[in-house]
Amino acid sequence: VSGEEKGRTVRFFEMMDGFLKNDPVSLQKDILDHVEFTVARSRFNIDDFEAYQGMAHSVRDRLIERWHDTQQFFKKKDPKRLYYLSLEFLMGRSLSNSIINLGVKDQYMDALNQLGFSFEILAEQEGDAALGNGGLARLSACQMDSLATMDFPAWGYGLRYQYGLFRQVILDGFQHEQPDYWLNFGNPWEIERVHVSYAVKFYGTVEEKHLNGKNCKVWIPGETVEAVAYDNPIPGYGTRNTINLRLWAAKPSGQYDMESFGTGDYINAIIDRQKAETISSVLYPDDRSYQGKELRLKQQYFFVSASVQDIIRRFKDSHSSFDKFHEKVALQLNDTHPSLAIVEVIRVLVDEEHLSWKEAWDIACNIFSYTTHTVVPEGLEKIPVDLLGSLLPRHLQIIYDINFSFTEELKQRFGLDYDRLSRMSIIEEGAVKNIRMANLSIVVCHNVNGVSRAHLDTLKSKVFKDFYELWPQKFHHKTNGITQRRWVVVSNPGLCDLITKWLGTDAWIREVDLLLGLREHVENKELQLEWRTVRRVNKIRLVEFIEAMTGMKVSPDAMFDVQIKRIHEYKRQLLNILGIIHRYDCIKNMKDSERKRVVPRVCIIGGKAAPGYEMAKKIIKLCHSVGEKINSDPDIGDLLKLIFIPDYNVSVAELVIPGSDLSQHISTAGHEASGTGSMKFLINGCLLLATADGSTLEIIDEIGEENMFICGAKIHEVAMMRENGEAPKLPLELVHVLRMVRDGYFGHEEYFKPLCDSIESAGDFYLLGHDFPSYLEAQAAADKAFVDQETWTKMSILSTAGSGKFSSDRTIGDYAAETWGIEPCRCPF
Ligand code: 73E
Repeated sequence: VSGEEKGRTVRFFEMMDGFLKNDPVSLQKDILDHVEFTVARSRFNIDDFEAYQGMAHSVRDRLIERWHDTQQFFKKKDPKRLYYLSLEFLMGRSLSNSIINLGVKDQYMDALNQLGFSFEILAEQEGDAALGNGGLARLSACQMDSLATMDFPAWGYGLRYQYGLFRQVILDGFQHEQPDYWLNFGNPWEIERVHVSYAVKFYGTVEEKHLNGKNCKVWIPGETVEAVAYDNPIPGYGTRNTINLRLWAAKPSGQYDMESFGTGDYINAIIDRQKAETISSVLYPDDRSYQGKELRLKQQYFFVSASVQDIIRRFKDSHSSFDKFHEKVALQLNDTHPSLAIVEVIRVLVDEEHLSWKEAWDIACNIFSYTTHTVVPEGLEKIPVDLLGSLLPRHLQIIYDINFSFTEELKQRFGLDYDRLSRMSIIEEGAVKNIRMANLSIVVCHNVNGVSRAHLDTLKSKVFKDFYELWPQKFHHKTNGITQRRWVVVSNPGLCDLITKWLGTDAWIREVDLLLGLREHVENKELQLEWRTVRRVNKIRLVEFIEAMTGMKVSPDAMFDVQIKRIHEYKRQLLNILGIIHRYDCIKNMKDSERKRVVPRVCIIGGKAAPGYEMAKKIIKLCHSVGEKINSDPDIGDLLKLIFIPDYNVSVAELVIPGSDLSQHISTAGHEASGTGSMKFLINGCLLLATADGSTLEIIDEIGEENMFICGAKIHEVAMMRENGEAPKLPLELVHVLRMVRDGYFGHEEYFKPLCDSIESAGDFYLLGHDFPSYLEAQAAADKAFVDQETWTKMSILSTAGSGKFSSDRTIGDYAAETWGIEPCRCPF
């Protein structure tokens, strides 16, 4: 671009700025216009929900304006772009986040006040966008926020499920799942692009044809479905850049099956066509278990095929050959769920763009990188060969071709080591043949990332040991992070203002390392007092929420001890509950004089169990049964309460985290690849009680073990205990607590038996027995620290101060520089 042209670009964008005005009067007019003409309600009679809709649409306009400017600018500059492919995005609500990132929160507050509305009440009207399960899905959402804020030319791609993660309803202490039909009342945050649509093919056969003097493979599909784009603008903070999250919805294809329409079976032909929509209808609610279901494979290919077509179309808009493709495009796979993209890129380049196999292969190897979130080989995704061969016959051929060259390479390198060959092959032989999606990804991707330092060690020494020996240079880690915009600025405005006041700047919202500056004020009594006050206000908000959700009144003077995350045996909510029973039993046996010294606790547990995960569902029921007993025991009063928060989701987390004193991250060491919940608590000044697992090890490095409560076996100790296969001897306190459960102290003894058996007679795989004593010690240490509120407050301030490393800005910066090779591309104001 010449200097003169550059100048023109800038002037062009200067002219575009300011189309929509952000003063309170203009905002009011826009809100009311939308109520009247978009929502079609009278502007003289508006309820809170309609006001929310009017406001959301006015914010949407501002997002679209910046989205346009950003996309125009990217197009003009043609930088290398990152495409982030994920089957899950857990975005939560958008209203608050958007106005904060757009920098118009104060103006909107004024505008609404004058109209007689409260922003807080309007914000509560919005439901969560829950297009994902847990950590992996929230990670993609945090990373999108960082990509936008850091001005990277990036796009996200995913699926627009009509049903998000199920709603959890608790009846008599048991979890029931209800559909989350989240689009019921419309979704102002998306823009339907009826003109951006692609045909996605399934089934059929592959024929060999001779075209232009070459032998070609031609895939004759058996079914075609249309993918329609829905764009979700993602605004950056402190920048005009607004990037895109493009989600695909399945629609019946425009190509009619003339035969069935001709034979008079009109109704059935239409019903058949309509079935296409099921592809994007529902999110699979399991994390970490693969069932080889056809619909799941269809979802994966559907979203991958549409995205690859879109990416190639955009590239071809401004390039006449594929020579520069790898200089302009980076594709990131969020786990193996989108890994068919690798095969699809090769297929399109060879079969449709007529590149040679070598050219297509080189491109694929240059553009793809893969992040794994798995810690055990059994957790890796497999697809039955028969299933893939029937749904995607051409792709199966390509996978076999890749595997052939790869196994040849292996033979060259290691000789005829058949054990090694069968372990590393992309095809798993056996009664059912499977495709190992991780092996495919490692073979092609130039970079394989783990999600914490400890996770990388596990990848090297266990999960991908063979591959690490072959290609050590491919393996890296980028420790996960969370965005301080959503997890402090949006959800904890009190703490946000306090941090800004003491740092003397709000620059930490973009440069999170500045939080370190809090360390120099940690002894300051005034800061300590203000810190406690802010935290107290958040606790009172949480008290009100708990009362609204459960009818229980709890005291804000108690220590709020929280464990919120998916329910999994390895995350050990059971250890927490057994610890609570132990505490209850101790208090029951205390003399009055001893009771005076007990630190009152409100234990809060929240999380969903996958619908088919029986043990996890039993843990939820146990939590309720124990809670019922303790909470209604007049002997206990405010000394101990156990609350289960139903339907845990992003919005609930935003409310609970700022009001917690202590949070638990107590996975059996070696089982949590990273963990990101801990980072949200940390930055909010909540102390952690944790095992030395995943990212916790790095948190210890940053804030020091003396500011946390660490317990349990270390990763190498767990490995040793399992190798030795020692029959674990259970500590007496635990045996006693289990006896209470078995004897029906909390009722339902038959139903809870498998929980007790898992520890006492089934080998205690997750080592609750081993870790119980040190867990109780850590809990006792937390009690002791809480009594001294000054010490506790200092630990809390130091937690926030040392949390900078765990911002997704750092993660994304590292990916950009070390994996994707992309540079910021900032749209001028
Ligand atoms: O440790 C977490 C990690 O913090 C890990 O368990 C989780 O990913 C988080 C983000 O890196 C995760 N999710 C899944 N696998 N690991 C998963 C697997 C299949 C479907 C959905 C999610």
